[in-house]
Order: sequence, then structure tokens, then C-alpha cells
Amino acid sequence: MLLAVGCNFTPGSSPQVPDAPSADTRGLDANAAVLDAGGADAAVKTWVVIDTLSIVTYAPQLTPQSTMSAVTLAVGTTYKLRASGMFPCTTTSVPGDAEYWDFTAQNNFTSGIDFGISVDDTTPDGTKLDWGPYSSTHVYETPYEGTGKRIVAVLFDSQYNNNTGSLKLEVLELK
Ligand SMILES: [Ca+2]
Ligand SMILES: [Ca+2]
Repeated sequence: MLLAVGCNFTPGSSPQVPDAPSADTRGLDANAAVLDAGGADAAVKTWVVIDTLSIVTYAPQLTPQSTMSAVTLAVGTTYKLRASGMFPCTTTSVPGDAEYWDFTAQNNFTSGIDFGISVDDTTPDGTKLDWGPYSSTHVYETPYEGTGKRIVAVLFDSQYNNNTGSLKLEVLELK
């Protein structure tokens, strides 16, 4: 009986060689099936910038200048916020970014204030949105759940009149 099973292969030809491309084809088919399972919509969705805010770093006193998004962020939708850029943040032009200042020391706080871009909290203090660990690219991203409102962003700092320039805050939506 074992011999009869073996006779399914054409005697005299080498069954391994013709079989090899067939196995490869099945592999490709399997991959295609996985991609199809994601659905056409899922496959083409990408994060698209839907709004760009300029965060002014200077203020004459201790009240930061605020910036509001043009777009309203829908409840039930998870957006992505991307903060980027650098600016001189001290009288000696030590640089800061969206979360840290002095890139050698990588200071997260200044005088008890969580330095950096705050979203939906305009009163500088020790708590705000967390942009994560220090990045040498000075680009930070975090998910954001829409609240049915526009977002408001400010810079948290302990002194504003020694700042110059702005930071960029982008709102991204998966579509
Ligand atoms: Ca400052
Ligand atoms: Ca910080």
C-alpha cells in the first residue's frame, strides 16, 4: 500500500523539483489572504495631519499664551498629537523642546513646573500631558481621545519673558 501512494508521483521524473514552486505559490496565497482579512479600508488608512498649531513660547509675565485648534475633536475618536521643535528658553539661550529643557541635562521640570506643551490645561503646574522620554529628534507623539471640543495648548514654563520662538503641535487623524 505504501508503494501505491508513492506511485502518485510520475515515475521517472523528480517530484521534488516541480513541487517546489507549488509550495511557494501556496505561501504567497496565504500571505494575500492575511492582507485581505484586514479589509481594504484598514490597509489604506494612514495618519493624516488635520490641524497644525503654533505654540508661542514668549509671554510678558507668568500667564502663557494659548492656542486653540481650528478643528473640533470628536468624542469616540482617538487622534494622535505630535509635538516638535526647539526654542531658546533661558536668558542664555539654553534650548527647550515640547517636554524637556537643556538637552544635556534633559530637565523635565523647572521650579516644580512640568516644562513643555500642555494640552487642555492652561495653568502651569506639576502635572500635564506626558510626552514620554526625551527624544534627540525633539519630536513627540501621544494618543488623544476627542472630547467633542477644540483642543487648547500652552507652554508650561517657570519664566516666559526669556523665551523666543514657537513649537509646533499637529493633530493627526487615522483616515
Ligand atoms: Ca523660560
Ligand atoms: Ca516636562
